[in-house]
Amino acid sequence: MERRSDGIVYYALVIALVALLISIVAYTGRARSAVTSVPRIPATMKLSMVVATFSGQGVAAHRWYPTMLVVRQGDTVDLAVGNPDKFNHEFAIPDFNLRSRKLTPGGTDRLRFTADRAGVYVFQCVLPHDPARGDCTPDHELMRGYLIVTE
Ligand SMILES: [Cu+2]
Repeated sequence: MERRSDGIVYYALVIALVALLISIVAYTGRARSAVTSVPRIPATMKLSMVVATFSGQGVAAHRWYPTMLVVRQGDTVDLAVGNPDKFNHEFAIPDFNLRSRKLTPGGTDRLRFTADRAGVYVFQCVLPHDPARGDCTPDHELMRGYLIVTE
């Protein structure tokens, strides 16, 4: 009786060790294939950017939406920019020498570029507030966000 239960324990131990060995071999193989994997093929990221107005407490805040774009280095960015606001705005990413046309209410533009450098880059409205011309809004300086290019 005693010897028989010892045998079961022994076989359970052997099975556990075999399972552990299989796991180690499988994991090692997986790690090796990750190291030798081919470089990622750059993607074309179709994204959109709009002027958004958030209002409440008698105040309206104008922002580029989304406030953050994340792409990987080498990707091509195909960015549609739209202005559903009732004032003019102009979108720019100065570090990439990108600038939309002046976006009148309902206006759109399309910017296409390659995110060839990793880093954090500001995008902003470059049309200073000028009520006489219907350009931007008093919170012009806050119309900014960040393009994040990861390695
Ligand atoms: Cu603006």
